[in-house]
Amino acid sequence: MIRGLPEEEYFASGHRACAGCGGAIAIRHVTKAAGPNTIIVQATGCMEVVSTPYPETAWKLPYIHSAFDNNAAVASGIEAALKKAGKKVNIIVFGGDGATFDIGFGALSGALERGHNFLYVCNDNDAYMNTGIQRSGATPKYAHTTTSPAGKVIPGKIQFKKPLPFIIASHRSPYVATASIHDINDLYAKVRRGLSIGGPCYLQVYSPCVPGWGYDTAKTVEIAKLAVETKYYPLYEIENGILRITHKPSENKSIESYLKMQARFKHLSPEQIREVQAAVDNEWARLLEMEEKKCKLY
Ligand SMILES: Cc1ncc(C[n+]2csc(CCOP(=O)(O)OP(=O)(O)O)c2C)c(N)n1
Ligand code: SF4
Ligand SMILES: [Mg+2]
Repeated sequence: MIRGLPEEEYFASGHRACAGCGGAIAIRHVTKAAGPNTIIVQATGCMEVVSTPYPETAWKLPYIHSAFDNNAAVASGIEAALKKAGKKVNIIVFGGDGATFDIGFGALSGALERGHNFLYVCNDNDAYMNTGIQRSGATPKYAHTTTSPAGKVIPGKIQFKKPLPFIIASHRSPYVATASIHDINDLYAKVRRGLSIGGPCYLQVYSPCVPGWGYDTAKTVEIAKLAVETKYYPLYEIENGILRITHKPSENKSIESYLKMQARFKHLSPEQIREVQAAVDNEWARLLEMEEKKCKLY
């Protein structure tokens, strides 16, 4: 159930995202949570390409398109100028996982260290989708992409996903969180928290991609939910260095149900599925321990 969302839309319908695009659902609700007093900075990627084909735009907010490499630097400049002018405006920086985990990471790291006041939202769809599904630092182990093709040479991507939320929290970011497009109330609350706390905050939203993951258009929300319920994509927030898990699934759902829904994992052997399950269980146990012991990330 979605409770009490504003009716106002800031990301208009009619953009050119694929039917069932998780990223479009994320942006629609992040901007609803932010409201009209907001400036958007966005790197290149699917969500920029589908929303700004000249001379059209889907954005009903002030918007600047930046390059991958300077997304957070552009936001830093805007924030510094507004501060000098004595204006209080929300700054939301959108980037895909390729823009955030890889190409724009240097600029993001610098902005975090300088302590600019913005909310960086990463639309995490596990690969460089706009250019044809290439692997990124966010792509999970064993996922088939065009640059980690599952076959005789490799079984899909051979490395694990980069633990970016923890890397960002270690920069002394006051608020870091993960969210998923299936739980809009939680996403909404995390955007509000990230905008209110002050300083460079980070929200990573799991946003399924229909052609990139290989599933039926109607299944986007179901897949996002299953990612969380199987603990494949844990939802948590790290406030001032202390982690809190924001959703603890009541059932122990096996990872197989999630993997089997997507073409990118269809080549996995029973042994590889067991290995993924073990990695998921280990990570969950690690998060529970961190939460219980109130471990400080900085
Ligand atoms: C510096 C730079 N390198 C490469 C590109 C080409 N390019 C455009 S969109 C894109 C994919 C973006 O992937 P991601 O950030 O994950 O966003 P997605 O499309 O998956 O939402 C790439 C590689 C570019 N525009 N600029
Ligand atoms: S390719 Fe994926 S991320 Fe891009 S618009 Fe389509 S569903 Fe969305
Ligand atoms: Mg991507």
